[in-house]
Parts: sequence; structure tokens; C-alpha cells
Amino acid sequence: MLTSAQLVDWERDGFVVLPGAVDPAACDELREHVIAKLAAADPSVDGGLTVFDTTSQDHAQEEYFLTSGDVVRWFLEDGAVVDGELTRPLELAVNKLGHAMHDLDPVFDRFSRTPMLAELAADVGLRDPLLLQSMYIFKQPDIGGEVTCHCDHTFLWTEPQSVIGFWFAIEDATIDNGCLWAAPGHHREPARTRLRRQGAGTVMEVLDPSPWPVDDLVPLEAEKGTMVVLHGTLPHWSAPNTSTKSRHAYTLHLIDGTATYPADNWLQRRPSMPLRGFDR
Ligand SMILES: O=C(O)CCC(=O)C(=O)O
Repeated sequence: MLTSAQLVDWERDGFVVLPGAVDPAACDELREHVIAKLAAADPSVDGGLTVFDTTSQDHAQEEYFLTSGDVVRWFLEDGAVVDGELTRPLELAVNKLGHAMHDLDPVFDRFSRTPMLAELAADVGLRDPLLLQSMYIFKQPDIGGEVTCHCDHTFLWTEPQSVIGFWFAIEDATIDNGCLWAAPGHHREPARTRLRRQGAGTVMEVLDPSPWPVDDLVPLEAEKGTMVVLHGTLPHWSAPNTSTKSRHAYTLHLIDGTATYPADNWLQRRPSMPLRGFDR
């Protein structure tokens, strides 16, 4: 899939941007599917008003997150719930869906398991690619939340590091509506933090207190259908969306089945739902 020039970019920068990697019609299909599901859903079901806030110590919120690795849940934008009530329709209030749509929803399964993606995974060195986590990120108009600077290895730790991110622009992503930013070359630095389960909650272990290289971040504006491949130790970030345009994206995180997956990673699956590769 990747040309030798793209492989050089990948090694040097820790990411590669692939405009036109996905048919825009497939992006539209995914978007319409998600909107239809949310339009038909009942936000008052258990946990349905949970905001996505990684800084909160709220127990119910953490429990809702920690048990979402092998199901499909929505998490709301901070600002979409006031006094326990949604301030807008659910499909305009959700921050993200996660984290197992690729295994539980046939439309996501089809989008996530294509021969092109299998080839890409091999190109970036995954010997036994396993699809670990899927997220559909909405970046809603006006209230779309920031994704703070991080690398994916922090959250999806393996020994050795193997996580790779496949990020897809489902809508055009621009600086105005909160596109992805990345710090070229900084994938060569080890992860600064690691999120671990501890008791009923989690701790963010600091491995290296040096600040994230935020001055080196460059914007990755992306037209619908563009794909960005991200190395697991590459710092990346996205700003809040204060524009009137949403910025839907789909992201898939893969790991190598030859690496060890620790039992204290936040994302755990029930044994009856083992991770799968690209076979459908
Ligand atoms: O889409 C975004 O704003 C952030 C995505 C991200 O952090 C990821 O895919 O790892």
C-alpha cells in the first residue's frame, strides 16, 4: 500500500497522511448510520448522560468508561448536559462512541476490515494485527471538546510498544473545526505517561515529567476520505471545535498479537470476545 517515499515519511515523522484512502461514499454511509442510531436511541438509559471527561474522578463516570472496552457506548460532550438534562438532541451532544463497534456493528466491521487496511497494517510492521479499539469522534459544532496532547501507547500499552492508530476523516477536518495536530519525529521518544487500572479506578503513571512538545505540533488538515496512520508513541492533539461545522472522524487502534497486553490496561475484554484481525 505505502510507497517507498511514504515509508520514509513514516519512519522520519511517525505518521503518514493518505488523502483519498477511503471512498467518500463509505464515509457518508458510516456517518448516516451513526446519526440514525443515535436519533433512535434513548438518552435516559443507564449511564446515557455520562460526559467524556478524562480528568474527572467521578466513580460512576469511571466505571462507565472502564467497562466500555467490549461494548458500544456513547460519551457526551462537556457542555451538552446541564442540571442532568441534555441541552440538544443526542446526535448533536455526543463526544464519541466507543470502543468495540468494529466487532459488534456490521457497518463498522465492514469499514474497518478491508484488504487495503490489512496491507497498510503489514506495511507499518504489524505481524499479527489485532483490532483493539474503535472510536467515532464527533467534534460537535460549538462544544466539540479538546483532545489533550497524548500518545496512544499511554492508553493501549503493549510490551514491546506496538499500537498503531488508523484515523479517518469522515468529514473535512480543518484548523477551524479542530483537525488533528501531530509532532513530527517525536515518536522516537518514549511515552511520558501510562494509564493503569488500580483498584476500581485508574492512575496516570508519570514515566517522564518533561512537557509534551506542543510547540512542534503541525496541523493535519484532512479532506473527507483522508486517512492518517499514527505511530503509538507519536504525540498528537486536537483543539476544541468552536466553529459551526462538525468534524466527524473514525479511529481504529491496532496492536500486534505477538506483543504482551498487560492485565492492568484500562481496556479489557470478556474472554468470550477475543480480539480479531482483518478476517471477516
Ligand atoms: O480525532 C481526534 O481529535 C483525536 C483522535 C485521537 O487522539 C486518536 O485517534 O488517537
